[in-house]
Amino acid sequence: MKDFVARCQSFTDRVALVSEGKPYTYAALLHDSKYLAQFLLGDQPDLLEARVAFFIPSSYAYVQTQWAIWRAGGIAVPLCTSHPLPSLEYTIRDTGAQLLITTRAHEPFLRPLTHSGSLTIFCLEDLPHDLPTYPPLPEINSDRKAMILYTSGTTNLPKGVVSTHRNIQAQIQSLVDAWEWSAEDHILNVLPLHHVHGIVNVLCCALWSGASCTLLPKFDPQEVWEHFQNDTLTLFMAVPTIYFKLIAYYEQTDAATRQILRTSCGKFRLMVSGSAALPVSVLEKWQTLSGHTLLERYGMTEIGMALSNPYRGTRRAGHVGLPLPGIQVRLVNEANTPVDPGQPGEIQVKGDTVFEAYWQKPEATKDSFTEDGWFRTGDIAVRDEDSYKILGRNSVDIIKSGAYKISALEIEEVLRQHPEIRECGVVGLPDEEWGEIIAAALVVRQPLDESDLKAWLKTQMPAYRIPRKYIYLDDLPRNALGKVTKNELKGQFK
Ligand code: MLC
Ligand code: AMP
Repeated sequence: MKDFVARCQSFTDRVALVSEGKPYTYAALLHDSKYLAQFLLGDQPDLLEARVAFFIPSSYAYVQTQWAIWRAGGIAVPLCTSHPLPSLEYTIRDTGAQLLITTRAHEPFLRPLTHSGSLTIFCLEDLPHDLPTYPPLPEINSDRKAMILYTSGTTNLPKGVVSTHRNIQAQIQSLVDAWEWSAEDHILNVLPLHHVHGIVNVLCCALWSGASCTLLPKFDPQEVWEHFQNDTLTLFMAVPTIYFKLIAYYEQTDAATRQILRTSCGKFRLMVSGSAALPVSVLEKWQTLSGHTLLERYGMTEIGMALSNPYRGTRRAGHVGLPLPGIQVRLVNEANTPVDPGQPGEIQVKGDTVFEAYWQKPEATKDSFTEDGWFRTGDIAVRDEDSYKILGRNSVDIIKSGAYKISALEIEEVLRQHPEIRECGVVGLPDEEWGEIIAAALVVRQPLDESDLKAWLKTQMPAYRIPRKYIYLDDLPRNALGKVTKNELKGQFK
């Protein structure tokens, strides 16, 4: 954090962020985050890695809060602003956060979280104009924990990925070098700010470089196209579903508008896609429309970004390129031995970008590393002609839909709590728009009303985890050991 702050001090007059149409300079961000950090400290010299949760839409207030937590020595726990209460409660309980920062508009929704008695909610509007003391900010060693992001896996509940300041800095530095970020850049962020793609690749890289970042609270294709026309943007980074939706919007406009939209893409120096496989059809349509060959890269919450097509040089469709600067990548077989060239294997990663641990899960942390310190991603790839190609995952229970990582087991666990559902199996079905569509096979006690079921699920889990397709079976397909055979189940959806 010390390096981050020092860098920003050389950009003070430049615009760091544009939020709700208003520009904020680096000087303002430094001042306002320091003030909030001093308030958070009160009479303590250092928050000493206390977990501080915050529920703030993508905006200047979000960044001010994130920086204040870091500068006061806390661990930032960004919450997803579209999650229902049970998901938020899980994160608060799991991290043991005792403070939740939000705004007055969201406080009534969040208030039930305080009923357990251990959580206090603070609304930013209640920040006093004067503080009783203005304590010096603590020195934050780069090995200290900085952030916990939640990610789904092959267990039924999401795990907290703990990254240190050193990890985040290494993740930023690698991308800044590879994609040639500079203070002249201006990026539009439409991604949620509780995942590494929006937080590190967009927001942190922009602030590290002295560039400007325009924050939109939510993705909306029309608004994005308007910003493309009106802003002085140089960079755009998004997930494949977003490019799909931008193309769909473009295709329903008239010829004159299309010409304007196409022209608006000319000012960008780079457009990036990642977090899920980019369909070649989307890459090609975007190329025809915008003149840009999307740069596809591969990453993961636990490791930041690992592989990238070149900024300069040929970008290969359906491929994710080579290791980014400072990152070691290898492919291994099931015996954990590096594979021969051209053979598929699991991607393993080593380097300063790799996270410290799963929050309070020493066993899961240990299992996710090899004895010699390589992180096992669970993704299968092959290296051909000097570029890696992702082939899939080694677990059928991990679904990527809209670039959100979703555990089939987590959804099954919730479905089983419904009184009319006796048994269920959840799978991901390939889909050009969403990457995968979540589908559920249900064995029910009596016929269910699907819209009632969806409305109930919405109170239990984030909307993007709700199955979109349902089939009803007398029983689920199982192997000799009684385990549901997911690949067979997939075949039962037409
Ligand atoms: C939403 N809808 C879906 C859906 N999600 N339908 C099918 N499958 C899904 N997964 C439906 C909603 O129910 C709604 O339908 C309609 O689509 C609009 O919902 P929305 O929430 O407003 O959707 P939208 O804003 O369009 O969201 C799409 C999106 C979002 C792509 C912008 O999913 C998103 O922000 N994804 C990015 C996630 C991310 O940042 N991942 C990075 C993880 S980090 P109706 O009928 O109600 O209108 C990582 C590491 C790395 O992966 O490498 O970067
Ligand atoms: P998350 O856990 O949400 O950070 O998601 C990380 C996962 O997204 C990786 O393990 C991959 O499975 C997937 N992923 C990220 N980028 C790509 C890509 N370019 N192509 C295919 N899969 C990707």
